[in-house]
Amino acid sequence: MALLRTLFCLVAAVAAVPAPQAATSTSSAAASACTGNTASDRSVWCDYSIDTNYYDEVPNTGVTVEYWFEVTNTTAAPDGVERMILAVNGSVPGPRIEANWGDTVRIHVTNSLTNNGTGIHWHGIRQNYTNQEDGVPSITQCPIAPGESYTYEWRATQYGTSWYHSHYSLQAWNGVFGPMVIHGPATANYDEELDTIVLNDWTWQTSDEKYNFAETNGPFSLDNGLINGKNTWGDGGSRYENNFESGKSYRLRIVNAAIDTHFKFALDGHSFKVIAMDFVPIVPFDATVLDITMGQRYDIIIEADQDATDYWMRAVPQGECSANNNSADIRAIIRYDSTSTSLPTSTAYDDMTNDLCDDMPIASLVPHLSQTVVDPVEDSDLPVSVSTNENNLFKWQIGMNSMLVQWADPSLLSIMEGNATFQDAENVYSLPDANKWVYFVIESAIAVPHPIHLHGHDYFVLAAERDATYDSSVTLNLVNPPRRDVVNLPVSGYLVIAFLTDNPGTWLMHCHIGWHTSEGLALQFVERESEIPALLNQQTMSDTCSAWHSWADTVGIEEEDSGV
Ligand SMILES: *[C@@H]1O[C@H](CO)[C@@H](O)[C@H](O)[C@H]1NC(C)=O
Ligand SMILES: *[C@@H]1O[C@H](CO)[C@@H](O)[C@H](O)[C@H]1NC(C)=O
Ligand SMILES: *[C@@H]1O[C@H](CO)[C@@H](O)[C@H](O)[C@H]1NC(C)=O
Ligand SMILES: *[C@@H]1O[C@H](CO)[C@@H](O)[C@H](O)[C@H]1NC(C)=O
Ligand SMILES: *[C@@H]1O[C@H](CO)[C@@H](O)[C@H](O)[C@H]1NC(C)=O
Ligand SMILES: *[C@@H]1O[C@H](CO)[C@@H](O)[C@H](O)[C@H]1NC(C)=O
Ligand SMILES: [Cu+2]
Repeated sequence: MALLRTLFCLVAAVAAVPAPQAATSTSSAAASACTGNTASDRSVWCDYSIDTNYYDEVPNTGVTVEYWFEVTNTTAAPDGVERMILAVNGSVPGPRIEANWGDTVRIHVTNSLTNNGTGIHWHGIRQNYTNQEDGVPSITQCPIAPGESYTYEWRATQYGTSWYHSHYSLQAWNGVFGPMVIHGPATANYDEELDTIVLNDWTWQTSDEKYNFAETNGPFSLDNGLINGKNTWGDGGSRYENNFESGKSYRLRIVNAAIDTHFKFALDGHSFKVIAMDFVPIVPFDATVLDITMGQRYDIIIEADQDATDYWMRAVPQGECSANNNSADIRAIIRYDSTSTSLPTSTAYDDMTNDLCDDMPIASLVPHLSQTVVDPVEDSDLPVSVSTNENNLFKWQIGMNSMLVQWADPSLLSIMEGNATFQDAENVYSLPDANKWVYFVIESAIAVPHPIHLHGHDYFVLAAERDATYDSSVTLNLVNPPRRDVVNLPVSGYLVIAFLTDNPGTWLMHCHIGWHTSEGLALQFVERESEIPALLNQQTMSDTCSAWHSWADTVGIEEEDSGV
C-alpha cells in the first residue's frame, strides 16, 4: 500500500514524465498536490504528513523543476509613475517559482544588465550542505558578470512560502525579486489557494539614488507601496484584484518584500487563521490583523463568509519605523462578485493603525513540529549600534564590526583555496564544532527595530523583548520556541537566538532593511569550515570569479556599500 501511494505521488507530481521509477526527471510545469492531500485533509502528503520531521526526512520525488531567468534593465509604472527598473523576465514581481516538497530546483540565471553584476538568493531555503547555491556575492560566489549565466541547484527540503531576490547591492529593490512556493502538507484545511500576496514599498527613483540620500541623512519617507506589483497614485496605476466565492475557504501566502517597511496586513471585515510562518507550519491561531516585517512570510486561511460584496485588502506601513507618503492607500480588492467594478466601501480594523513595529505575539507562534533546544552554549554577544564614518556616512555595527566584504573575493573562494584568514571587517564568527546548540544575544539600545535574517538555518527564538536589556535573569524558552528565518529585533530591546550547527557553510546573518544591509548590519557564521571545501564546485567558483574580474577590471566598477 505504501509503495502504491508513493507511485501515485510521483505520477501526480510529474504528469509529463512517463517513468516514475526514473532517478531524475525534468519538469518546468507547475507542481501539483500529492495524493491524499485534499480540501478535507491538508495534513497528508503521499507517504508523508505534517508530522514528518522535515529536518531529517524529505520525500524522494526524483523530480527536478527547472526555470530560466533573465535579469534585464527596463522601464515600468507599477503605480502609474514610470521609472527605470531592473527585473526578472521584465516583471515586478518576477515569475513565481513552484515546486513540491522534496523536488530539486534548478534555476538558470542570465545577467542581461549592462552595468551591474547579480546573484540570486533563495530566501529561507535551508541549502542543506549546498551553501554554494545560496546566491550571495562576496560570501558564496562572485557576482554574475553582465552577459554571463549561472545555474543554481538545490533541494526543497522544507515547504511553504517564500521569495527569491537579488543579493547584489540594492538591486532587489529596483525590482529583481519574485515569489516562491514549495507545496506540501498544512496544519489546517482549506478549499483553494488564492495567490501569493507580495507586499512592497516603492520609490520613484532607483534604490541606488535613494541609498545616496539614506547613507547621509538616515531614513526617509518612501513614495508608495505595492501589492503584487500594483497600486495607484493620483489617476494613474491600477489595483491588484481577486475573487472569492461565498462559502469557500482560501489559502493566501503573504510575503513582505519591502526595503524599509513593517506592514500590518488585513482584509476588511474578515478574520483568518494563521497556519505557517516563514517555512515553519504552526499550530493554527485566529487573527484579524497580521504584523509582518521585511523578509517574513505568513500563510493564512480566509473563509469567504461575509456579505457578498467588495472588500479592501490593506497593507499599512507602521509609523514607528516606516514612513510612507501613501500609507493609507496601499490597497487591493477582493470581490465576491467578479463582475463588480465598484470601489469597496469597507472600513479598516482599528488595530491597523496602532503604529507599533512588533512581531506577532510570541505565544501565538507555536511550531506544529515540536523541537527542543538542548543545553545551548552562549557564543558572542552581538550588540547593534550605528555611527558615522570618516565621510559622514551612516554605518551600522553588529558584534564588533560593520561588514565590509569584496565582491571579487567571496569567503567561499578563500576557504576553497585553503588560505582563509578573515579580516575584522568580514565580521566572521567561527563555529567549528558539528551538531552543537549555540545561542547569541542580539541587543540594541536604539529605538529602531531590525528584522534579523539568518541564511542556512531556521533559528530558535529563546527570548525577545522591547524596551528592555538582557541579563542572566531572563528565562530562555528551550521547549518548542518559535523558529523561523526572520525575527524582529524589538525596539530598544533584545533577541536571543539559537541554532544547531548541522549545516557546513558560510552563512550570512543580516538586517533585512535594505539600507541597513548596505550600511554593514551583517555578519557571517563560518560553520564547520574544515568540511566546506569538499562540498564545493571549484570550476563554477573559478569561472564565475574570472568572468567577474575581467568585466569589473574593464569598466572599473566601484563597490559603494557593505558588499552584501
Ligand atoms: C542534509 O544533507 C546531509 C548530507 O548530505 C544528509 O545526510 C541529510 O540527510 C540531509 N538532510 C535532509 C533533510 O535532506
Ligand atoms: C524568462 O525568459 C526566458 C528568456 O529570456 C525564457 O526562456 C523563460 O521561459 C522565461 N521564464 C519564465 C518563467 O517566464
Ligand atoms: C539601465 O539603463 C540605464 C539607461 O540606459 C543606464 O543608465 C543604467 O546604467 C542601466 N543599469 C544597469 C544596471 O544595467
Ligand atoms: C547598478 O545599477 C544601478 C541602476 O542602473 C546603478 O545606479 C548603480 O550604480 C549600479 N551599481 C553597481 C554597484 O553596479
Ligand atoms: C513625502 O513626504 C515628505 C515629508 O512628509 C515630503 O517632504 C515629500 O515632499 C513628500 N514627497 C512627495 C513626492 O510627495
Ligand atoms: C590563496 O592561495 C591561492 C593559491 O593557492 C592564491 O592564488 C591566492 O592568491 C591566495 N589568496 C590569498 C588571499 O592569499
Ligand atoms: Cu536594520
